[in-house]
Amino acid sequence: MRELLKSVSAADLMTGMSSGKNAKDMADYKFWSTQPVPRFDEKAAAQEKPVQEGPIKEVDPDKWSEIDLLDDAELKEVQELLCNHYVEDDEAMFRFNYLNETLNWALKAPGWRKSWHVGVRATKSHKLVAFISGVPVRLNIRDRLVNTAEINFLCVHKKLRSKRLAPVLIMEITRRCNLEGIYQAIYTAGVVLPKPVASCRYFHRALDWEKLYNYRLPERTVTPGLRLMRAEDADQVTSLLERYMKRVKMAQEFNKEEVLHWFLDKETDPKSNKRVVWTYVVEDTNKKITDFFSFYCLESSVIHNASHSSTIRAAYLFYYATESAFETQNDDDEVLKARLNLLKFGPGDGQLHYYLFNYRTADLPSGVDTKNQV
Ligand code: MYA
Repeated sequence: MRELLKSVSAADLMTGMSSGKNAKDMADYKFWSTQPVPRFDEKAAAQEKPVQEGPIKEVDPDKWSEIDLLDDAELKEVQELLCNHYVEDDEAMFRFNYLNETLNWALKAPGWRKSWHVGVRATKSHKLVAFISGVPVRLNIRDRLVNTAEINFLCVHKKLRSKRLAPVLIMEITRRCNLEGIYQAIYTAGVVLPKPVASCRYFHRALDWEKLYNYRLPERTVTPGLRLMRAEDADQVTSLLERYMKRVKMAQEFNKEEVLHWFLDKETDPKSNKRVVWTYVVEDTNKKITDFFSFYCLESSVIHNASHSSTIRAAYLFYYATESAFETQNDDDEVLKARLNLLKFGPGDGQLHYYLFNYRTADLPSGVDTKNQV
């Protein structure tokens, strides 16, 4: 052993030229040349100056920040980041403005984990400058049930754009999902990425808009048995939704706890501006729930336009299911489009693409768009 050590001099080790069979030029170590380890070619410095002892690269422990959404101050930081930097339309006229209540609803779904609420903070100011999140979702894809993370709210501060921070966030959330044994994910985006499994167009309908008062709806509904969903409806709604969702090739699976979370807004009055989700059921005379539909409210700020009110509130069609007499006999695209037309919905120019991560399946029929906005 001593012989072997003697035959490899310190100088040899520094140049890497004859330090054993496996040594290569530093540049040929494609991976190791990027890592914080001493280099073979640090020769001159090592001979002239004493070695500077200690870490090679200062890793900033503050860079990653798990966001505690139970802490109102941290929730506010996420809300403010998104309010100023999240998704805008192509003309930069509107930007989504998620309220705290909506973030709590979207990010604290049953099974949520703090470790999947990931922020990046500026080194000195500790200001939150980027965010990405995941919540667990059981996803039926054709005949398989896949445990996934639904990734959402990827956001980078406008001043830090185009610096490849988004890939770093995506890799970090992937690592954190893998740590919990989750290897697949679902996400949506307005941009085209490799490669959508389905794509949908938004349909819009203006309401409560003075200029378009002809679009006003009647004061009363005509469907007998239509009422707001209550907690005691959860069992029936869960099984109705499960049966209805068998019709589609890819859908989230909901248990009762998830139905209560996603469809019932226990805390907020139905007429309150802070309310997130509304669910209506149709109950027949035998107390059977034959239909339900739900929608959530999402505000957008009007950007750079002093003459308009600063926010627009829109309702987004969420989940629905029907087994009643007016159940659609014919679900094909043309019938659905005609119906939307009749109800004064029009196609918008925005599309939403659906993606799966680390899962291959044949393209899903998109049908008519599932995201309808009023
Ligand atoms: S969708 C909402 C996305 N957020 C916004 O649109 C808010 C406003 N925009 C921004 O904050 C930034 O522009 C973002 C990009 C953060 C979007 N999804 O850092 P960069 C690729 C995925 O230099 P920036 C939502 O939240 C782009 O193609 N990738 O760019 C779901 C390029 O890659 P490549 C995107 O503009 C998110 C690279 O990033 C998106 O500063 C699902 C450039 O990086 C996008 N929306 O920042 C995430 N936009 O070179 C994926 C751009 O290849 C999750 N890029 O073209 C995957 C599953 C992970 C978990 C797996 C678990 C197992």
